[in-house]
Amino acid sequence: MQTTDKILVIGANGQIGTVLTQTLQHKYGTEQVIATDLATKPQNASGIFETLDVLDATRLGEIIRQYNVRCVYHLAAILSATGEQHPQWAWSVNMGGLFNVLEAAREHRLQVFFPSSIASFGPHASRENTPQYSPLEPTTVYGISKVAGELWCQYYYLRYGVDARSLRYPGIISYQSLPGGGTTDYAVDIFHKAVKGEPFTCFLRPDTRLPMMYINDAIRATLMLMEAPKQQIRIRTSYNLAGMSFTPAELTAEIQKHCPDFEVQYQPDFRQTIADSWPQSLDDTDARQDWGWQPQYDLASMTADMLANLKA
Ligand code: NAD
Ligand code: AKB
Repeated sequence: MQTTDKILVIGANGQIGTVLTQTLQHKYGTEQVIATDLATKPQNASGIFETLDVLDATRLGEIIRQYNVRCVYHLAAILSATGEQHPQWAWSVNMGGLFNVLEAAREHRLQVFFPSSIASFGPHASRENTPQYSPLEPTTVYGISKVAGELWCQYYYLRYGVDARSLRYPGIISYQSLPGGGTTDYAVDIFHKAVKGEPFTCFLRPDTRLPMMYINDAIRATLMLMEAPKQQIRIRTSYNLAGMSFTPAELTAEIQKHCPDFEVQYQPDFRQTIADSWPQSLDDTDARQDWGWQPQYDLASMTADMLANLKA
């Protein structure tokens, strides 16, 4: 990226997009970043915003030409829990959106970021320290769309030279906005209840261990990947990325160190089945070796930062 290159963020109003857009604006200049979303109003107060349905390839092309875009962060997707309630819609948004982005990238020679997920793995992958190259047999429509998306990114790289890069994000924890229909959302919602002094009802069992990551680490990893020299990107499907792993019971205990009266009840629902099909922790050796990945937040430091920011 050169400092004059324009960056397009698709799905900029979401949990990750809100923070990524601000970070890109800060790093490259507010006028360099074109934030877009289905919504008609921006989540961020400053900067350029356009309404865009990523399924509208014509409008996508117009925005790319209008702003002379060179790089796209394609974040728009239907997440795991919502996807299980509306499988065909999830497939059409997740795959249709990615195809439009990859085709635009081929035509306009754009760099692309595509977020994959721990949801790419299914019950046949080993659940602890899941290796980069594991069986990918997800049992959710969201996971199937992520595996297919990873392979299409690699295809566009091999066939057309599109510089598409991807990370398998764990569940992301942030205070800036609420998450949008995922299975790991409990780990954000729980903090909002804790700061309000209200009890929390968790939709996963207390012993459900999942890979998680604080937003600061997730954004840092994303920029590290996108800024790494091309020759360092050996994996063109998607890199395993790890931060921390914990259960609802462990997160509750950590929050109770700050809020001793905080209470949690457990009422597992359909999201338990999704969580049970995912890894408990990931092996991210390739990301560490290829472009120097190293997380900075653990359960204790993430919890302290979340509570401080939400209270503020
Ligand atoms: P989110 O649901 O919070 O935000 C998605 C945004 O996309 C929303 O603002 C929504 O309005 C927008 N959107 C939906 N359909 C659209 C369309 N047709 N055209 C344009 N915009 C549309 O999601 P998020 O948590 O910010 O996730 C961003 C990406 O990261 C997704 O691809 C998701 O699969 C991936 N990811 C997220 C997590 C996580 O824990 N947040 C973990 C792994 C992967
Ligand atoms: C979800 O739970 O669907 C997302 C994810 C881990 O991909 N947070």
